[in-house]
Amino acid sequence: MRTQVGIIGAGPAGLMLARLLRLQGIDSVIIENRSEDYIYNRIRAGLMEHWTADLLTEVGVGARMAREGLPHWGINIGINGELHRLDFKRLIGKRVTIYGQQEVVKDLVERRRADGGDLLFEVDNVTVHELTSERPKIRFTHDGKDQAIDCDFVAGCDGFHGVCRPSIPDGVVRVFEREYPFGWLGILSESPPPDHELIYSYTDRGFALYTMRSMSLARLYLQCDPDEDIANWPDARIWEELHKRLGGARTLREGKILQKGITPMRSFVAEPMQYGRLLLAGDSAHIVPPTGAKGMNLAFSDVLFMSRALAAFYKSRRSDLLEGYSATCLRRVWKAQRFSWWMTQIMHRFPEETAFDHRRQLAELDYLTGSAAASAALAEQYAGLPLD
Ligand code: RFL
Ligand code: PHB
Repeated sequence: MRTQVGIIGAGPAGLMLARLLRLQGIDSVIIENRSEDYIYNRIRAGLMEHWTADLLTEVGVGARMAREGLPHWGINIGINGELHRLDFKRLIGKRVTIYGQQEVVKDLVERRRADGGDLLFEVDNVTVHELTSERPKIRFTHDGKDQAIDCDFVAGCDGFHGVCRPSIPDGVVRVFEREYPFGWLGILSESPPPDHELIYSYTDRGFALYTMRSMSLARLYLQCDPDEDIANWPDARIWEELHKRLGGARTLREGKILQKGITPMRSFVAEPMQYGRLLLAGDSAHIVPPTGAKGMNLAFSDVLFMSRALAAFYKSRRSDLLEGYSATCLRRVWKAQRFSWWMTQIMHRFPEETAFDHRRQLAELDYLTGSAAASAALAEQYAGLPLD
């Protein structure tokens, strides 16, 4: 096979990149190691920044989101049961949109099919070669046969556990990371919302988050130990703890639990995000703890920058944007890292915290919810910083 850009991974980054390139007349092939069914059922992100929802509409994949997505003009911060609403409309004039990542993925796959672009599922043994030449290659097996893609560029959109980042020779990439001493236990429940907007709830028992996928499907998270075994959390224990951490100011209605799982919390950045003709995007290059809801949004901003750089290369043989790709992305990535770390450290209880830390944290929450300037700073970053 021959293409201009070989894309590894059909997550939000890979699929959006293919669409952005198509709009610039640039050809691509996407390969994905999981099945189509698997990627439609992987429950992950649910919150899009203001510009992200606009981007979906601009590139022609926003029709279902316009019908089924939930625009939110604020969030609630709970402090030991007392709720404070941050009014985004008044503070910054921007919204966020609740629309599940797997729904975005479905819409992008449908668009890819309508575009007639190549998209191969269930590929195996993916390797990348000759990355510092002008003709890098991707090798893989599909339907039991060896295959190769000759391309001009390889887009590494294969997530945190993918093959692209580890293919960069030792010594080229520097990693910055932080692990947190807790994880999130998440459930999806057939139950109506306790509020029409999200509730980030700090309590002395630990953090809890109420979010949603629709007005009849709740998504709830509880801070738990990082190595907690889900077997220790029968449904009744999960509800009991959720009532204690979220039930103070609103009535939390129980429902059938459709899915449950535990996610570790990590901050991670690999620099630079490029090596020769391999360009990394999204979770393959960086991970944020989910508290700031930034992961999918960063995957989209990376590929937007990448598509602009590739369009400048193909249309006017300009390579400056390509050379600056990593630096352009990292400026935004680090601000999102800082915000995600900050949201994480104000909202969670830390096992090693001192009494001083605890009082300082309560004062920070009091300041955040009581000061228009502090509330606006949160809102501005939460709804998404400007792209350029
Ligand atoms: P993805 O989605 O992991 O996609 C990578 C794709 O590459 C495939 N792949 C390969 N394909 C071919 N060959 C290989 N060798 C391959 N190895 C892997 C994988 O199967 C997959 O299909 O990465 P991408 O596109 O960079 O997108 C990133 C987002 O998925 C991620 O950042 C978000 O889900 C993070 N996240 C959230 N982000 C938000 O913006 N808002 C949120 O509200 C939010 N909530 C969350 C989250 C992540 C969570 N978990 C489970 C980590 C909540 C949770 C609980
Ligand atoms: C979600 O809807 O799953 C979600 C929303 C906000 C977050 C994290 C997850 O901070």
